[in-house]
Amino acid sequence: LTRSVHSVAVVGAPFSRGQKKKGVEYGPAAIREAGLLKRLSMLGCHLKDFGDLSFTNVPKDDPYNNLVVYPRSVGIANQELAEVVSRAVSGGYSCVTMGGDHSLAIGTIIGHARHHPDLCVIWVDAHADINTPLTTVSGNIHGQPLSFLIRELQDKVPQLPGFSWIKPCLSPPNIVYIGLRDVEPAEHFILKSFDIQYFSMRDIDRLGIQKVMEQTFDRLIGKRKRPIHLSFDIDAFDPKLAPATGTPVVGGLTYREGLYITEEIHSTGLLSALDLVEVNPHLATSEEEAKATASLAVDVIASSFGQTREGGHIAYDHLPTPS
Ligand code: Z70
Ligand code: MN
Ligand code: MN
Ligand code: MN
Repeated sequence: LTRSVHSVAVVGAPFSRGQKKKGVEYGPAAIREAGLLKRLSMLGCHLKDFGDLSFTNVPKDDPYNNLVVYPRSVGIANQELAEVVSRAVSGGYSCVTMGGDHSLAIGTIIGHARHHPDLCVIWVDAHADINTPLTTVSGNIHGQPLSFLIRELQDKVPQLPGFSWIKPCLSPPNIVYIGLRDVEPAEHFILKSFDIQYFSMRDIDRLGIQKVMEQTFDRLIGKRKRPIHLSFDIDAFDPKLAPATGTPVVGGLTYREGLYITEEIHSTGLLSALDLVEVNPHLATSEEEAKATASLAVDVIASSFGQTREGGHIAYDHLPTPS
């Protein structure tokens, strides 16, 4: 039996200004209460808990173009988060960031890329989160993070106040989406014209999740091993499984598909950072819904670090002998 030890840093990012609904800032507390640290230590992970960060408050933060909300708050929080993630990854840890809304992937990916510029991204989400500040309809930056990160897109992306520190660090061939089912026309145009690979729910129906993962790894690490950044939006799951989230979309991942994704990612041995975002306990209609969503988030994270459905990976290496 072999069992690799993971050093895992845990960072809470109680951040909500990438969108307008209250409550997603309680995601980290809910995921902690669902037992994240205990589950990771049961897997033999060496843990470093960075706690829940507190971000600089920007009192006067007017919308950009009368539309894009809280740009300065999102900018500075991500700058602070990037610093922490970069420190964790440089220290040899795989970095788990609990959100918080998905705008925080700007900071986690830039922070991760400071130490691992060759990283690739697996983005598991119902949404493509690739609107630019000029294509967004909602004005929410959690629908835009990838637009700030992709080098080839920058001549279409205006600089938001608070975003001058941002250095785009991704290219289209190094990104794969899984789980898409709510993509806006401008986003679809971007995916097609920059040849960004995605597996929509329809693709998962057609290929099955096993082939989806094979093709994902062929694209991202077929030619050269590189660190994986998994950015997992809990709304990728079907709303029956993850009701406590801001933008539920019918027809999502099953529990089994979701965990198959993370088991396969763990098997590569290349997972270097993970975001688990958009758990909003306040949007549950009952305590059970809030608990189920947070517990699912813990399952996703534990599975990413070696918890398997077949058992094992736990410190059990000899049988009791009758005397
Ligand atoms: C939409 C937008 C989004 C998450 C909603 C939705 C984006 N495309 N992302 N919920 N997690 O606002 O741009
Ligand atoms: Mn998202
Ligand atoms: Mn989403
Ligand atoms: Mn392992």
